[in-house]
Amino acid sequence: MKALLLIDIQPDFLPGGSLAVPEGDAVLPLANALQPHFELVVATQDWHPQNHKSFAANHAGRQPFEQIDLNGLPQVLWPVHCVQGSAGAGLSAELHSNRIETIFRKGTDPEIDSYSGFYDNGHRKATGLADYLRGRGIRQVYVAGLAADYCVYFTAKDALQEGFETFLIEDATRAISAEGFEQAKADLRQLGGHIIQSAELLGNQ
Ligand code: VGL
Ligand code: ZN
Repeated sequence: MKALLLIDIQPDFLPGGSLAVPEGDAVLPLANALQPHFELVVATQDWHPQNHKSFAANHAGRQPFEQIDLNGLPQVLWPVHCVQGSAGAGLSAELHSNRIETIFRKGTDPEIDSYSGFYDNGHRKATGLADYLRGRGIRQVYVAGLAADYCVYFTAKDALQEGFETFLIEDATRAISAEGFEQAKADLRQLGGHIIQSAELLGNQ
């Protein structure tokens, strides 16, 4: 059984959003076309309180994209994004949602960031996604969405560590940094992950 994990397809990561990923909207048609090819479709949602410490605005004198130490972990400081209940934090209205069985929200603890859909960045708390997938009989996990070099990458990495056969659907993701994504792909391959294109699932359409 295979699951499609749609990562953080939210207006704040799409063009016009506060943390817009370049060409982020390119993932939408593929995320929609891929869904019928899976037994299970799950989405994640970045869902921060206003006082989240990943926001540069919550650190006096700091600017977005600077790096700090946050409770012992390296932390990139981001523009304010995906604030719980805000329009930018919803799932994109263009994302087909009928087949999304469950949405896992992450990044709710103001003291720690959470890129992966499985764990916070310190691997201190699980979201329950791994047990949920196992409970559904899932052995293969396919990851798409935003951003390729952050939440998609860390979700794929944790999926591998949790023992799932893991596929990153390259054309169904977009990165904040191209170099960061090259590193991420090399790392995933090293760990036994597969980098594939959506055509391998969709066939010649
Ligand atoms: C993400 C940065 C901060 C992501 C979330 O979804 O990749 N990136 N929060
Ligand atoms: Zn975030």
